[in-house]
Amino acid sequence: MQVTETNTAIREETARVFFAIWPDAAAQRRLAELAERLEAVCDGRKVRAENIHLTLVFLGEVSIDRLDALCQAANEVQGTGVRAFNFAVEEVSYWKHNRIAYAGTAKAPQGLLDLVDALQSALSAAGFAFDRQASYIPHITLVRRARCPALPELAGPVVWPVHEWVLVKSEQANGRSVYLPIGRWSLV
Ligand code: 2AM
Repeated sequence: MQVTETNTAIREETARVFFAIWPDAAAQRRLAELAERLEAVCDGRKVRAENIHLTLVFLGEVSIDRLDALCQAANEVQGTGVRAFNFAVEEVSYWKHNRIAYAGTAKAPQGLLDLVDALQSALSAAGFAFDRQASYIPHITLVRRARCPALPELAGPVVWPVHEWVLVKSEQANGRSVYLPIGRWSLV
């Protein structure tokens, strides 16, 4: 925060941002159906179809003056030629501690782990702070504030080819999260 001569605090302008991948239309439809079934069992509030995503790295509040540097870090990762991969949702699970019902995978694809690793390294080198977990556990939140006495079975895996990742700005509008893509990068 900056302080002027008259001692008036000027709040630095920030954006809440994260890197993520989005399902393609067919996978989005199936995940949205799964969210609906989960909500019926677990109560809580399902994530709207257009908001369903897999987070790669969550940065939280970043100064808008640093967004160019953030995009530059992503450009560098794209330049290293991380390979495209298929992501397969194979499991439905529930975290009691934060009441999240989510879709997950039995084994994270190597391409996804490489992408997360490359992003984390580029972001650290560029001086960005984020929660660097010991091991990245891919999860797609489907229902928040859930209490799941049981979990529905997946009829079969939900698979989609991942060709790109996005930088997303998260805003609140009328009590809802609105995700606005502000950058897009390709896998090879
Ligand atoms: P969640 O679905 O498990 O809450 C937008 O909020 C995205 O960033 C969501 O995927 C959310 O994960 C994730 N996110 C929010 N806060 C986070 C944090 N502190 N650490 C990691 N991911 C976070």
